[in-house]
Amino acid sequence: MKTLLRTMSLLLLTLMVVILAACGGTPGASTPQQLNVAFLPKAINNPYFDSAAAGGKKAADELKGSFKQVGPSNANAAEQVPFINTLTQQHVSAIVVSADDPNAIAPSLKQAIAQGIKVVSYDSDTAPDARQIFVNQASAEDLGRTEVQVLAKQINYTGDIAILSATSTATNQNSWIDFMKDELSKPEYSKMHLVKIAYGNDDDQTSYNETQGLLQAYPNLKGIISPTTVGIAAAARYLEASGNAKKVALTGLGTPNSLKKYVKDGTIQSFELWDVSHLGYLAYYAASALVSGKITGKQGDTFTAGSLGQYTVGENGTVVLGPPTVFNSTNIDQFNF
Ligand code: RAM
Repeated sequence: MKTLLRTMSLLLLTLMVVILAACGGTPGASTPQQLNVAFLPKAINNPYFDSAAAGGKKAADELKGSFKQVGPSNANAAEQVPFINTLTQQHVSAIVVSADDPNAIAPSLKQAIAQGIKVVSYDSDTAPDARQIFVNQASAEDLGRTEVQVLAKQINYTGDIAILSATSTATNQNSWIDFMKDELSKPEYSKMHLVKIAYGNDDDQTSYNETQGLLQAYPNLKGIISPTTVGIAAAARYLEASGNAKKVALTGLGTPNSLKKYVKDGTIQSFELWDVSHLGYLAYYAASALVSGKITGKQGDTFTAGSLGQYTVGENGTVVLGPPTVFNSTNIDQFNF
């Protein structure tokens, strides 16, 4: 009887080993993980995020990882949530996300983290406890203040101004706008009045219509700041079509390719942006460093981001890409994105 029992348990053990081997390993054992990173932008079909994806793809090739980009066609946090849930079910190694709303997507990102998935936000941050690292394009304070300074010079520090933003819940937009308001509260801007913040939702037609609405409601409007690549291009098009180019100053954040025409004809004197492909490249490298366990995202962690060199994680898990570039008629032809 004893021998029979021993033989049966031996058989059972052998069977378990065979089944586990077929499933790909012993549970809990550390097998080298395939680097499998998914980018989830605010919305797809936005050339800005396509440039970031090109950078992410380049990093993936260098690191021999895989890259994919998924996302909603409208910049909408509720529509981002099912994508996060699907990526969690697929058990990708990292999700790199630009938040349409810092809090609405936090619960699903936390679920992803609980499953061992690394989360990096880029471009527009989530709630900090729903990601390990935020890859910020530039200092929010610098961006907010310089946008106001640039516009002020063009309108001689006088007149009504408006902001044409993206969505009202976007973390990046709102942090820049807070610094714009703070800058405007300084005495040198006492003759400049922020009359309205309009939201074009990173949608071309909505941004165009909102610009039209601003001009109709405030016929004396002297300037517009549009810190969104979709918004500034639509606003420039409207100013030109309505005969308001050069009468209403326009600045903000845009891509050189979409604004070249308007810089050359004087509708826009200057605007800012960062190298968007570098943003995606850095975000992929940050995700990879988290996945491999090289860093955890705590302040002081350092990692190398390929050809961009070494980066250090700062306060609140933030990594800053670097200062933005200012584009004007003297340099715009040197850029192609
Ligand atoms: C739009 C998006 C993005 C922002 C850029 C400047 O494409 O709103 O979040 O960073 O503009």
